[in-house]
Amino acid sequence: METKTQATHTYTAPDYYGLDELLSDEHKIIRDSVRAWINEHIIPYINDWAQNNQCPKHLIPGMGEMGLFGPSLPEEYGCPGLDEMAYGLIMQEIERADSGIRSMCSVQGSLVMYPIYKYGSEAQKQKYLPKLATGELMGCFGLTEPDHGSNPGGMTTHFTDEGDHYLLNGAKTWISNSPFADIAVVWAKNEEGRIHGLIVERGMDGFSTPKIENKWSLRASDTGELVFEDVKVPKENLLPGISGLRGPLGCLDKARYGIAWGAIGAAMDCYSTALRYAKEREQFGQPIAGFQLQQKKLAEMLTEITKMQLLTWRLGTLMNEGRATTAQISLAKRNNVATALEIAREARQVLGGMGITGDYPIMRHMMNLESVITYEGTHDIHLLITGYDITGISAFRGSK
Ligand code: TGC
Ligand code: FAD
Repeated sequence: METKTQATHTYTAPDYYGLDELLSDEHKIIRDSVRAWINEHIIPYINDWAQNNQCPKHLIPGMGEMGLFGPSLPEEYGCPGLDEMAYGLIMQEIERADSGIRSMCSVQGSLVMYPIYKYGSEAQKQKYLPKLATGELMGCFGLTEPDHGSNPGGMTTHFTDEGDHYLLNGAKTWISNSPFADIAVVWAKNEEGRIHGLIVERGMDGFSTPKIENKWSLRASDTGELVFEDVKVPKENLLPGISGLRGPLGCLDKARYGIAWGAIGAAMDCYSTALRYAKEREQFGQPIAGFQLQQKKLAEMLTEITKMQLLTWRLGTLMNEGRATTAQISLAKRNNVATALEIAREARQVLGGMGITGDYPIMRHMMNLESVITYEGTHDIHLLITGYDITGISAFRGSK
């Protein structure tokens, strides 16, 4: 579990335009303390965990102590009560280590704690949020189904009112954290076909969470299914504050915002690794950093990272003011993940053959980002969200 298989180096984050000056002292302290924690507890071991397809669940209590679960939710429920900029910076630092670890945290905070906070009853908030904040309880978010991914509104998972409880049937797939989660926030239709959120607890009869094996991506994150066979869900487990697709989609805004920041972390790590390697590696009697073709790659990576940072800083400001729109969040998620993936591909080439090994983080980031570009709305779906916003015409259903 504690094998160090990835070299650690002093890390200098790229900040070409002095964006640190736009952050408050508190933001910088939070970011730097998370960075130090990640450097100590994750970076040296992550290659080993990913190679062995092992989710580092032993880190959960420490993550809770560091405030990585639901950082921007209020202190009255045991959460750190930080602003959205701090939340973004935390996601950036976690994903600098690994997208799968960031997944574990963003699902817990944005997709489990946030809906309970936003749509839950006071009793639900008191019961679940403090324990989710410490990691004593872990959660997952069930929206995607085998036949309904980009189109969650078509879901068939459903529940009936049986008087003193609900009876839940159906299945969800591709669910981060499901194999070990204590609770699942599940989106399902009632008899009228209206979508509601239900809190399903591990141990309820008829509820199982098979693990999805054989992934080439997010190997340090557990992914699974949620299967419901006549599960009796107590009535007090229905989230009373929302119905309709607006419920799950509202949570996705929050998580997609975190991903836009997270992607910068992965991109920074790829760029920093490639820059260091290019200065050290010599061919034809000189460091490869002296060749124009390699400089072009490095200069373009830094240009793109700087653009991502500016975009996300502004989005963070809008989030803090409660003014960020779904479409603005979509644009940032789409842009930053695709850009980070492109940076990972370029950075891997700078390392030549060494780029495909686990001695360096780049190939792992690249494989991880292939999931990140698909989950929380695919690259195509986010383009259509932007298209809808600027034209007023929805193209999701094509000509059908
Ligand atoms: P549409 O008719 O556009 O909307 C239905 C209702 O929802 C409202 N709405 C939103 N509300 C809040 N926030 C948003 N972002 C919203 N977007 C839409 C909308 O106003 C409407 O409300 P109402 O009251 O009028 O009914 O819905 P549609 O069926 O046409 O679908 C639109 C589309 C395609 C954009 C949407 O379904 C979508 O985003 N699809 C992508 C699915 C997705 O992102 N799934 C993610 C699953 S979770 C996940 O991947 C976690 S990975 C976690 C990790 O490991 O990090
Ligand atoms: P599909 O919807 O079948 O799409 C396939 C292709 O068709 C894509 O390229 C897509 O862009 C394209 N396409 C679809 N519709 C359109 C259209 N209208 N116009 C143009 N192109 C279109 N889900 C959860 O609920 N909870 C989780 O915790 C979670 N974690 C995940 C973890 C991992 C590792 C992965 C890979 C996925 C996870 N997901 C989760 C599911 C994820 O959100 C879905 O994979 C994603 O929404 C896409 O759905 P799909 O895979 O069914 O692809």
